[in-house]
Amino acid sequence: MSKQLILALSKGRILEETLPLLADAGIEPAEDLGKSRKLLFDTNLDDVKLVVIRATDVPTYVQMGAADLGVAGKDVLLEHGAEGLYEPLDLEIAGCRLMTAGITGAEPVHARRRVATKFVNLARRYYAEQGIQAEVIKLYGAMELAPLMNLADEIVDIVDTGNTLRANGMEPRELIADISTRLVVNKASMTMKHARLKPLIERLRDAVATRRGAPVRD
Ligand code: PRT
Ligand code: MG
Repeated sequence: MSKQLILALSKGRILEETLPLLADAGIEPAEDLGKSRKLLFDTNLDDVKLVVIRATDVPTYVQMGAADLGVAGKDVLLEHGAEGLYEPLDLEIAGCRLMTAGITGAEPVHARRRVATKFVNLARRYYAEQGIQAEVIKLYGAMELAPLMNLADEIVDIVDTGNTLRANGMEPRELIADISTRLVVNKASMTMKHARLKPLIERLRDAVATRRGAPVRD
């Protein structure tokens, strides 16, 4: 097994919040990630490299051991299944809620409720748990459009302020899960590279605790 530790970061809004947290934990990319087209970066630590990839690919990289650690939204982890991953730390960034939503005041028109989402596995599981018959329709973006276009009775999507829903005449309904960004670790790496991983995880844990204002363990 290589001596390097590879940390897979979710690009997009999670990346923006991850970089300051990594800096607090003493991990800094050797160059400006925003200004580069590269995907693999050295850091100030000799044995730590970063890869910046699609959020939805992070669990796969870590599960397969192509990366030792990863940073991913709990929504993405729930959808992926994240088998073979440890989730040792809530990074407490990019907080939001995973919810069902629909047109304000509207009742479902289909006996078997039509649900549009990019979180198909998660949605199927949720409606089954609720004992609601649902036909889950996979979309890749702009879920809010689906009920307006009569494609679906309901959506399952991320809600933060609720402004996006309101702007489209929709209302949040049921809370499925509170979401934040998690650190995940490959199980084999956790065993084989424990001596190198442990201090890294603890530095991140301390950085999170410091931000929260909680006393840092000694
Ligand atoms: O582009 P790609 O398809 O790869 O992914 P993406 O666009 O979903 O990624 P990105 O960069 O938006 O980051 C998504 C991750 O950030 C999610 O997996 C969550 O863990 C986290 N996160 C936190 C959010 C939000 N907050 C959020 N508000 N992801 C998405 N949103 C979107 C939501 O989909 C909706 O369109 O913001 C809108 C709702 O916001 P409000 O404030 O209007 O309610
Ligand atoms: Mg996006």
